[in-house]
Amino acid sequence: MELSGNENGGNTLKRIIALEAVFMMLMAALIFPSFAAFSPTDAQRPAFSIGIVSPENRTYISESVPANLSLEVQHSLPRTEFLSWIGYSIDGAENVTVEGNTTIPITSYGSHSITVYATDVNGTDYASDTLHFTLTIPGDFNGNGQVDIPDVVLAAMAFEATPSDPNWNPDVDLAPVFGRIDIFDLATLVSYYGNSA
Ligand SMILES: [Ca+2]
Repeated sequence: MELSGNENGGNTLKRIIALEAVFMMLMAALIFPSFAAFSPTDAQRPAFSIGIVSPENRTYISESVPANLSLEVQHSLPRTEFLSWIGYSIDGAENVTVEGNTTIPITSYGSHSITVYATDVNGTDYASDTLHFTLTIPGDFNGNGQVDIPDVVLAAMAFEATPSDPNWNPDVDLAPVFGRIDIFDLATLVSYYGNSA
């Protein structure tokens, strides 16, 4: 009798310990999320991304160099609270610091690359994908550095087009009246024929 009584007493003690354990787990579950909200771990922080909106991966036309292209950078978290520095590098040259969207001087015709970099307030460095673009002269519609036969073909394909047409090509709209590819654009192209960047 006493032995079974002791066993009953032991079972009761186990139940109390188990209830206390459940109580402690409930308390931890109630308390922990409020602490977690105040000190997020790295895994809980949103991922940061940085990219280039402008320039785009295409051919730009300029009558002369240096040519100023607009630089527009997009990043996923606010600069003022998160980033301590933003800069860019053209063709792998030394980084240039920027304070928001600006224009960048492109000093030579041909193919170029640009990468944007950022450093956050904790000193972590980020880089955008590298973007490629071409700078060339008016009349060089295919960006090969010369006003030649392929450019005349591209102009012919856009002949009589206006901006709403599928064959519209703004690069071919070389001469007034702007907004329509006409004989004056082709005459201007002929005057450029043979030029090289
Ligand atoms: Ca060409």
